[in-house]
Amino acid sequence: MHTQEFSSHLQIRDVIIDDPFWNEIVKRVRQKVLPYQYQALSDCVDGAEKSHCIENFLKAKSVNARRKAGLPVKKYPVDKWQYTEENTDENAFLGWVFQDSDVYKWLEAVGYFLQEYRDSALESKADAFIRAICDAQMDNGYLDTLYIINDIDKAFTNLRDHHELYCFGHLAEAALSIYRATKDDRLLNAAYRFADLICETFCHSKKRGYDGHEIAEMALVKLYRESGNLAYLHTAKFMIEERGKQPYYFDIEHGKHTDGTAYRYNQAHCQPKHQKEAVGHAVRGVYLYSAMADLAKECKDTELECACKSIWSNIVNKKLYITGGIGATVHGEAFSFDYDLPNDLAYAETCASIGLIFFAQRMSELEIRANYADVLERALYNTVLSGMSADGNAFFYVNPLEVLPQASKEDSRKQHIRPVRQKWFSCACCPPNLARLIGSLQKYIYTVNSSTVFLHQFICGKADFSYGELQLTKQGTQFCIKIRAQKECALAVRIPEWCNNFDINCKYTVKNGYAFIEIRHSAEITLDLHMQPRLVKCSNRVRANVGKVAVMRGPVVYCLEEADNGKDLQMLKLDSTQPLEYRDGCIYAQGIREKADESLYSTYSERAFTKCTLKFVPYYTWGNRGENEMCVYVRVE
Ligand code: FUB
Ligand code: ZN
Repeated sequence: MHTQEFSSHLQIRDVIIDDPFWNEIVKRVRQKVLPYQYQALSDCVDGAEKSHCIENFLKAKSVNARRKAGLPVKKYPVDKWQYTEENTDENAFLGWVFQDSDVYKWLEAVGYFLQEYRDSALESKADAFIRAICDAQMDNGYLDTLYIINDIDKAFTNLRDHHELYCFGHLAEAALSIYRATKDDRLLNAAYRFADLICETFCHSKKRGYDGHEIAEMALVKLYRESGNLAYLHTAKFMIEERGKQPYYFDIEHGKHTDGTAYRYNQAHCQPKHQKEAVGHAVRGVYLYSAMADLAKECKDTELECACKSIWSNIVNKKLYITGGIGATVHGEAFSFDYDLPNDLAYAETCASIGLIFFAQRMSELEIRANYADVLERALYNTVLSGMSADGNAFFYVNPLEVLPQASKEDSRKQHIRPVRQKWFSCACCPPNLARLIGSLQKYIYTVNSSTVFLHQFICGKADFSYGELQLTKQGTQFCIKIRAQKECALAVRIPEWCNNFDINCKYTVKNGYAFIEIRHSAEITLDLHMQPRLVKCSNRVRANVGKVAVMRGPVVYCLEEADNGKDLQMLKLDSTQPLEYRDGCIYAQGIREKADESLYSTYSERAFTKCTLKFVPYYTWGNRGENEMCVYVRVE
């Protein structure tokens, strides 16, 4: 009865996080990550790769001024993905074609933190960026520094590769976040002006295009929800419907694609409503699927909803790492074939897991099924958190499940696997994406419909919803929920898939993985989610993990590091007959270490070994103690 109606997440302001685990992380992002990223985006971090972001906005401003003054404006090529100081003129655009988006993501994150409480130092940093962005916008609303600086006549001529609509999407998301925090509407007006130009150029004209990297669709839905302007919703719908139609728009732009895998990389191989499997570039994929779920909800589009369910099932049953990572191959930063989940070649981009969280959340608004929040939790506590260092000054882009530092240096197939987090990247999509995700954590904890409050994530704090309020606290694994409502309603609490032993101190019925509890105006509920360390096996269809196990406690995946267990982690075997011990945040297991065999081949005989204790640390903490070997899966006796 309660599960038929769509639900919606709460706004950031309506939720206060006060959680023993998350408080430190949120504080780290606010106090260390955001100021650090500001420095990096302003090219002030010694030894870090340059961003050039702000430099580009300033160049765009002066080009606009020259144009307005009728002065000649020099043109530069727009034929590359990346423009470096070596390959381009000093007055031309610098960085990746999507460089503008890094600043937008940072601003979006700042907006979320400012929604929680105002901070004048952060606001003045944001103000400088906002001014630079608004000054760069053209009179007709166009705003993409690559084309403004290099050659405005070529705007919107390479949608497949050049990310103009992608940058617009990030601009819109930043604008909404800043506006909600401060009521400063400069960026929001800039976003609306660009959105209006996009609606005119695409939806209302003959340009039947869509971006090679999705996100504009999601952003247009958000602008529609904020403004009520149906043109934004129609354009989002238009872009989803045009995608993959024949003749392919990208063929019109670039000439016929001859390879049979045409546009799978961009999820444009067929119309989204006919897609059943997650393919291509993983971040692009989950951003598209999120928008499809948004439209399924807004337009009650059951075709899109079915496609989303089928793609979801393909991801979580065949293409998901235990850590919530997606995208198994560096080639195209992409999904691979079913059950192809190599540990040491994994791509598992931080952004891709963030996008998976967007998709999961939207699916749980469409349908109440605990699997969505389970997967969201898996991605959050593992790949997303692993994306930043304990001091907030370094980041992973790729999140492998097995690392041998020597291989990263000497094996060109593994060059994308970094054994330590980096200060910054020329392509810095992940760090500010992580900041905006942590800054908006409040959105992922609850959803509400007219009769039920759903508790999806066990992140403590308080929440206000339209007909009541709720407080979640915890002591160890015991949670206490105090709820007060202005009417009779239900509280639906997710029973996590990792918990096969739980107690609730009141009457409940379990449906689709949620315990439904009737609330008559107020209640105090205690819930114990027993959390034993456990061994997890992977399907034997995944060749990389045959004969191995992983160790988890709750949603957290653990791993072995050389710093605790010595070199050659492949020599270790875990004894599954012995109990696992959880102590001081680590898990200890009994096992053996095989003696190294120096002869490459010899007649088979039992290997010599010594007994040892294996120490596992949370995966998200790995790589904080210098370069060392790491593995998630370990051989098992
Ligand atoms: O293309 C923009 C971003 O750069 C993608 O989302 C990431 O995967 C990286 O390629
Ligand atoms: Zn990224």
